[in-house]
Amino acid sequence: MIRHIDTAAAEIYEFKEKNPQRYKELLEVGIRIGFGESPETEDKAVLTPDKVRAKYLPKDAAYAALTDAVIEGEVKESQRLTAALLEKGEDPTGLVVNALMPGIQTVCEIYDNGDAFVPEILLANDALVAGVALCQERLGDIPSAGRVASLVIEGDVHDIGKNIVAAILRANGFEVIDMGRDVLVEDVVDLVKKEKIDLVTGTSLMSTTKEGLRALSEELKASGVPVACGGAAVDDHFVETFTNSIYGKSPLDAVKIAQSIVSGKDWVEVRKEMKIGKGQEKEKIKN
Ligand code: B12
Repeated sequence: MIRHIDTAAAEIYEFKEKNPQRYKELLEVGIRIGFGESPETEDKAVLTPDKVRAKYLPKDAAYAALTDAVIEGEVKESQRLTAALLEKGEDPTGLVVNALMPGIQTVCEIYDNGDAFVPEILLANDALVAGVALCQERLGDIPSAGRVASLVIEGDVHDIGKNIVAAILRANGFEVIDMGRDVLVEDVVDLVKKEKIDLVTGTSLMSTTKEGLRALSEELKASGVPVACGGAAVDDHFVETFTNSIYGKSPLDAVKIAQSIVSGKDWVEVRKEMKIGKGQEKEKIKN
């Protein structure tokens, strides 16, 4: 339908006059789409903090106590419980994925719903990091499975997810050069020139920074080092709009990608492989 701009504007004003509440709602949805959110999330019910906690809390009581220590931001308790579980012979990677991570996910979602404040996230992050450090210590020095550089892209300070990805890669034998957050593309290019790097992992949490992953992947193309892209601002549709990149959703996806790259596959093959894996997961859920 082609309309003159004046006609369209007049219709919008008329709609605003007749139905101001709906006009406000639609405007908000438009702004959210502009920020890269999906309109499908429009009617997503906001859960109470208790419901969010119940959603992520592990069934096992000992794991749940550790998750709670992270939620409460209790560093000492997180260390004590992690140490006790490791002493009992629990798998360090399993502890990170199934006990420590659900804690930070809970706090982040509660914060996102407006029921927690920044200091609570930062304390929970400290409790998470304390537990993860003990898990890494337990794994000790294992022969390097490959070298990965991990970073959060320029303009973005959200590094909680990147830290988890780095920890899980290390737990799986990869040597990780953690470049931190708000990292410039040229700094990564320099590092890749100087060091032997098999894979770069890039994280973006904001629609305003995700384009940095495109620039990073394309700048690194000539070096032959691909970029695994992740973080809540990106999905496979976005990552597939540029080359030399593979989308991953979870830290374990980062491990799968790194293992495939180190085994000699190129980014095109690994991207395909990850898509097939994702399809199979969907099938499993359906059955
Ligand atoms: C915590 C948080 C903060 C903290 C960050 C602390 C820190 N050190 O990271 C603080 C309070 C500092 C913060 C600041 C801001 N924030 Co903030 N923040 C969040 C929040 C609540 C949680 C993010 C998080 O840590 N999630 C948990 C982690 C574990 O998840 P994750 O990072 O996605 O990582 C997981 C996966 O994605 C994956 N993964 C991650 N990286 C990679 C990489 C690879 C290769 C792979 C395979 C997988 C993978 O593994 C991880 C573990 O499962 C989100 C909302 C939300 N619920 O997501 C908003 C959110 C990201 N923030 C937002 C905004 C706007 C901001 C601010 C601009 C606010 C402001 N006006 O100042 C500033 C940003 C400043 C900047 N320049 O970056 C918006 C972004 C909107 C958008 N779409 O662009 C969000 C979505 C909130 C919202 N709904 O509006 N924020």
